[in-house]
Amino acid sequence: MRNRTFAMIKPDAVACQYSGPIITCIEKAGFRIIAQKMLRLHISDTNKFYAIHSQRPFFRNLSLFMTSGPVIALVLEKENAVTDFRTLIGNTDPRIASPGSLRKIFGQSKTRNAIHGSDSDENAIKEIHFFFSEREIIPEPYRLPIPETEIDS
Ligand code: IDP
Ligand code: MG
Repeated sequence: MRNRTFAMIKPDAVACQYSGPIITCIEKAGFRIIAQKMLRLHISDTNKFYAIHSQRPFFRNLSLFMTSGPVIALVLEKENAVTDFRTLIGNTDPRIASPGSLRKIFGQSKTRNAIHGSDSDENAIKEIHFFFSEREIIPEPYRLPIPETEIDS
């Protein structure tokens, strides 16, 4: 079934100017970008977004990292978007992520792992709505309004 997932290019990857190459990989893997924005998270955002990890020892570092610079939030559409995107990004730890996965290529450490992807359809819906309003999501199909020949003539 064609469905949606939420992705976020994290501050490490944005700072290293990896967002272009990462988005190229995402599109080459067959995902359509149906919403996109750059923003800087506030600590209140990370407290909510990563609430499930609030008692974990890495939570403070994760919050500091995720608020340290801009992120790029994306809504992606594809057949089996959630599962296929988790495969594309690879393991949480770039050291053990599969060769060719985004975290292997662009990640630096278990915290600075370049990209987030939703882990279930249910969480994808929650995460998409955390970042985007309905009118910021532009579903396919995208069509050019008039034939190019008419523009040229
Ligand atoms: P996921 O992003 O692969 O779903 P989660 O376990 O949901 O991994 O953790 C959320 C984020 O928290 C990770 O992407 C990573 O940035 C950070 N993180 C997770 N586990 C650790 C850890 O053991 N040490 C440091 N950071 C971690
Ligand atoms: Mg997770």
